[in-house]
Amino acid sequence: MTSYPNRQSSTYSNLGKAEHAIDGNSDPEWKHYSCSSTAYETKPWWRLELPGVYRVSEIQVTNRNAKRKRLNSVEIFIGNSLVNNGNDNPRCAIINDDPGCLTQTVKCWGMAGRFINLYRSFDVADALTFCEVKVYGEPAAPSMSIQKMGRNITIVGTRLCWSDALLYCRDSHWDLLSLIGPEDQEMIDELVARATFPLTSQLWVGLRRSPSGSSWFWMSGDPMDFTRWDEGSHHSSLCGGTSSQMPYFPPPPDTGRGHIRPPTHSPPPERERKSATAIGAPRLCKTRKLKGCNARYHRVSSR
Ligand SMILES: [Ca+2]
Repeated sequence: MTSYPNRQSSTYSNLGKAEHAIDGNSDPEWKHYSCSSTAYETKPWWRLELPGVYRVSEIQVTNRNAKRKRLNSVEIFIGNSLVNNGNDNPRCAIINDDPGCLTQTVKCWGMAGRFINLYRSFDVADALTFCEVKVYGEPAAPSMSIQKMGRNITIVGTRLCWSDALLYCRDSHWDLLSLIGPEDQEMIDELVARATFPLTSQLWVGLRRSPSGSSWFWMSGDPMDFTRWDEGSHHSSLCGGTSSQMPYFPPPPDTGRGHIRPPTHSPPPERERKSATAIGAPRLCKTRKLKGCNARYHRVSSR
């Protein structure tokens, strides 16, 4: 994986830009503009930001051919959190300079995350520097994103019950999508039209019905003011989805909320459950706090 955003806690000079560590060039010579380097500081870090959640199998790190001790006690973290700049995520390994080889490989055994951090926690100021990082893995789930007007919406191609989807999106992205305007529905339509992986007929969104009544609400807290429910909707469900079927009916201008509807709540057929298991979704929900949403559909997420 290369050419993805990367950052470091500071930069020593143009010779040591963060992107030099993923430029595809493992040249260990500092003066050849192939190595990254922070300034002299305590607790320096470098971070690679992947375009989605990946299961990382292994990571290769190439040290410089001089100042090699600076790679000692460097920790590698993988996860989805940016708390403490990502340095609080689960740790894959602690590495040290390998006297026998400038490039070393650590196994991460499928740890999942969007952020790969290299971090040295020492209180003694020094530079964090290396010349190439190669990350090997595969997407945790197929996904597609679209960004317009500062809003990013992702559709993820795996199947979970609504409550698991909510937790997944909050952990891996930002939140399960709450549609705050007609442009969100248009973005979903565009994503659905361009999807390169199979979709189920409905997509989970952050729409929830009060267990005690018929009122619906967005998980984001945005006002719930549309009334254009899809004909044939089954209002017995506690969880909301939006159709992935074409063609769509355009929303009337007075509501502007589109074709949102609560999904039918019949259990998926056995064939679909097997399919879900085959692509990694659990057969049972991990969460049981929110009952009544155990059907598995694809989901959309937003941040
Ligand atoms: Ca390099």
